[in-house]
Amino acid sequence: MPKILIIGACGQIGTELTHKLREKYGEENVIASDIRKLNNDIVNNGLFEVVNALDFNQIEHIVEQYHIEEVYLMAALLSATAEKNPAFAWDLNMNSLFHVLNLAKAGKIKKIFWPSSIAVFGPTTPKHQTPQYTVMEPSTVYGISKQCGERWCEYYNHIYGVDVRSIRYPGLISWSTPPGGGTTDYAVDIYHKALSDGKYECFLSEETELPMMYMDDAIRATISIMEAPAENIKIRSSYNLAAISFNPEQIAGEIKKHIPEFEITYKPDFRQKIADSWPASIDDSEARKDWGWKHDFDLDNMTSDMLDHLK
Ligand code: AKB
Repeated sequence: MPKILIIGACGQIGTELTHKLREKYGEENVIASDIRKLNNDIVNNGLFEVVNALDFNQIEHIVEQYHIEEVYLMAALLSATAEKNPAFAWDLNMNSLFHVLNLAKAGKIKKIFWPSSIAVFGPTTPKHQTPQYTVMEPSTVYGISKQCGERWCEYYNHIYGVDVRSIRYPGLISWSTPPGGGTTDYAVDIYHKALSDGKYECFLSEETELPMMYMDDAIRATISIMEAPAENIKIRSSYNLAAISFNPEQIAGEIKKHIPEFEITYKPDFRQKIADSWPASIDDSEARKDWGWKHDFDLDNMTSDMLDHLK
């Protein structure tokens, strides 16, 4: 069993990833960490350490103390929050990555998972079925940091042999953990508001189509790229990953099948411009070919599952 450290374990992805890794590899092999100690089951039901992702010495200390072999670096500022605090977003998103890449380069850890995003694409990228290799001119701080991160991951792999693996997450939808400052967050909020208020005011326009994925699929993809034989991971920047694409009108239509009185209104804000710069759908055939990726959830079964859990 590998010894695993998750940095940013209390965030939207980190929480569910920690649960799944503890279930799979045993509580004694998975060390969760985050910037603060919250009173939640990630902290209370397993090994937990306070770690600032910007502090190299702290990460190195925990890696040595627990003989860590694999690091999942999930700490980051997402697109909407990053636009409000560009300098800090750049600092956190880039330097935390350098810290773990340098620990691997020094031979202190064996494998890294680092999340990239559809935000690496920009307004000049082909919008539909966006290919793995294409024009990438991101227009957000978050997207710029993820694109640079991808270049560094590939560089550390090619030049220093670091085993770093990455996927470009689409918008992620989960019933158990709230999203943290992204442009795709509406697709989670809408379910909560449909049940609590019967209506939702959306911050994106009705026709804004974006690539999305249910969290169960995202966690499965994350663990499966990490478990794949190294020779199957042919792309060391980051893999396109896709499941479903829909716009606010389509998700509202799906919710209405369960809650007929549900109403949606639209009031686009600054996040509209971010969404407009991103792809509407993604071609992920490289991930499917190289390490067998296949999604399970579409809009229909995701909506039923979300509403069943949230009720
Ligand atoms: C965001 O909206 O910022 C994230 C992402 C697509 O990476 N969910």
